[in-house]
Amino acid sequence: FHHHKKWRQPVASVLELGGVKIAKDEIVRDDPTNNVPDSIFSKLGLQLHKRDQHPLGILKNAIYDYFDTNYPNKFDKFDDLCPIVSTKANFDDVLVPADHVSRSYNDTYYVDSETVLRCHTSAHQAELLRGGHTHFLVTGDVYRRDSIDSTHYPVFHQMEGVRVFTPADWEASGADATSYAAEDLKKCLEGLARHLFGGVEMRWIDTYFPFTNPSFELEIYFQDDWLEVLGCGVMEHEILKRSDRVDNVAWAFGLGLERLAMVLFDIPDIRLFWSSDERFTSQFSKGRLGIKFKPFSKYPPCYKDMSFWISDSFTENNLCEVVRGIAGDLVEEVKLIDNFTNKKGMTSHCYRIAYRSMERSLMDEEINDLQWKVREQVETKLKVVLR
Ligand code: FA5
Ligand code: MG
Repeated sequence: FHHHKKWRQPVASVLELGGVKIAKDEIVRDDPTNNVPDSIFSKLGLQLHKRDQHPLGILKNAIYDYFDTNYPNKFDKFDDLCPIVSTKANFDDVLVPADHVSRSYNDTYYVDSETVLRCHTSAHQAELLRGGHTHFLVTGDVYRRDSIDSTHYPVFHQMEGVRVFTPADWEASGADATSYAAEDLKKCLEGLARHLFGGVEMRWIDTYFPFTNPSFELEIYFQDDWLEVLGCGVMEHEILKRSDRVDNVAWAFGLGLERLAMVLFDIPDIRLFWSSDERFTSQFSKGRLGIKFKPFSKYPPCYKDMSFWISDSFTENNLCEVVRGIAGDLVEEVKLIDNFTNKKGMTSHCYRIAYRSMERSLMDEEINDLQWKVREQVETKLKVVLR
């Protein structure tokens, strides 16, 4: 994508991130190796997780409480590490293979060819291990090109947790090191879930991550469906070895803070975390976990369908970014509703776009105007043929 300067919204010109001053003009250039749009760029430095009155800040503090109670003075806490990291930190250091999809421009925001907006807080694992930390929590904003619906947003927040064990820990138990760590990890996270939710329906799913083995996901039952709230596992030994810890074993987890906060506070749509509407913000206060969000009003959605013949390079993430670039948080969902290939081998997609404001009723005219712009840009930027 090519983003011309004249479309940029005014943003602070100097950012202070993790103690590092960054001139925004220096990082955003009209450069083919940069695919960070204004809508994302303007979120850098907002650090919702550092606001004690915001649901994400309240949740972060509640998780801190759990670790402080169960492991007094053990876990080092970081919530101010710079989200602009090297591809080495984001991928190589956590053993993400060279051809893994997550490295693609379709999935990750690149600042330049060797620098990304971190796509997970795991980007800090290796560096902190090398720095001698053995128990730590890292909270931060993370960035991903992704689909659009009520539980996905291109900027969200994670908390990473890492705990390193020494041989004395597992030898006393009689279990092998890996089983010992896996057991301890699940106990720790189940305890955290109880601390946050009391009773809640949850289940463990076996999964795969390049940096853990075995690997698990925890899902919680929410709004009539299973919602994935975290990934975790026993750290690949290679990561420890490279940090001079051959004799150790460790576990690691990455929590999706929005997902947990949605369950905790009954927040129905992930866009609300970015709302400055007082009817949202005033419902939360520092240290209060028991609050259930009362929707102030559900305004009617408006659906627009759009069909086109795709090109070879078409991806849903690119479509979603075009739509978000135009409609911002007025877009609630982008969903593929029809897909067929004709005899000539041409493939047609039909997408349904749901427009809905969290804050007000939208006028027909406003939506038509948005949809018209979407159609125009989808055609020019994505090289598809509208039907
Ligand atoms: C990871 O990001 C791993 N780094 C987690 C991890 C850490 C595993 C350490 C093992 C050890 P994943 O891509 O599944 O995994 O994301 C973790 C969580 O982030 C998900 O479970 C989900 O809760 C949340 N999440 C992922 N994508 C989005 C999104 N677009 N919007 C909101 N939350 C998201
Ligand atoms: Mg996942």
